[in-house]
Amino acid sequence: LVLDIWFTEKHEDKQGITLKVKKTLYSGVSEFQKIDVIDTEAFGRMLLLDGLVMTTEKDEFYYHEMISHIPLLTHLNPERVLIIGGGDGGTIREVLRHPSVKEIVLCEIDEAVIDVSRDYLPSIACCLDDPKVDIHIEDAVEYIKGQKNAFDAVLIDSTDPLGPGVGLFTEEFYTNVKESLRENGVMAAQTESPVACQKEFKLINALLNKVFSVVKPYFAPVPTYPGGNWSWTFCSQGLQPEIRNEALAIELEKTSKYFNRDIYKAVFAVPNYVKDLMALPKAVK
Ligand code: AG3
Repeated sequence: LVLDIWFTEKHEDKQGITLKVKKTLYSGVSEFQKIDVIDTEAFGRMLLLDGLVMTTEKDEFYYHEMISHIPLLTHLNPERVLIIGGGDGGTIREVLRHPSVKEIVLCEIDEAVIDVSRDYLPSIACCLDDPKVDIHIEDAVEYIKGQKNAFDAVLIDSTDPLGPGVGLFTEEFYTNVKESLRENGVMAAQTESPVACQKEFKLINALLNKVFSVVKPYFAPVPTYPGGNWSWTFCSQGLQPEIRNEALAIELEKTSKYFNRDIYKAVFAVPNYVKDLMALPKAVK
């Protein structure tokens, strides 16, 4: 008997991403959520939290390159970086490619995500033990309150605005993130799909606009996320997103799977339907 097993992440009971399953490698329940690792035919191993796709071996590069290189190349000399969430380690791996970075603090609420990633996703979790990495197991909503003028970049690598992640999508939290930034600090957050999660995308952008003076969403594919097209948002108190370290951008371009200097510019292009969502003007005469 050959079983034909498929996994679907259902989105609002209207659409789904479906992948053929080879084998379930891990299933467990932590203090915060259900954690699964499934081996899939098309995308390799996949990490699920509460049944939502967090990352897969084959398409994680889009997400992790975008959340790291876009904000960090905007900063001239990022030394201290805070990653919120990100227990799988993919963002750490990409941030470590920036030689100016001396210390990365990972603030992850659920230690089990880190342990499971270490055991099942070695290509993503590879750098969790790097000497530059300082892991805090704590709710970032609390952690950030004590951090003033402490980081050159804050990267919010969270799950959806549901369950343990809700507190990471509030005006108060974003204000604390802003205060945790040093002068010329930059922030980037994952901000949901402009295709499948329009309500959330709009809401998060509106909140960010209340707190930061520069708020620029950017877009890339993530084939295994709802809608297939994802967004992150770059925020600062004045720095516009542009490459400030050209030599490093060239280095990163040589070995990245998605990132290059043309992509850096292209990702900030806002499609017209998204301009409508954000109530931005289209063609100006
Ligand atoms: N964070 C997950 C983004 C949200 C995906 N949402 C979904 N599948 N409904 C990425 C974790 C990778 N470090």
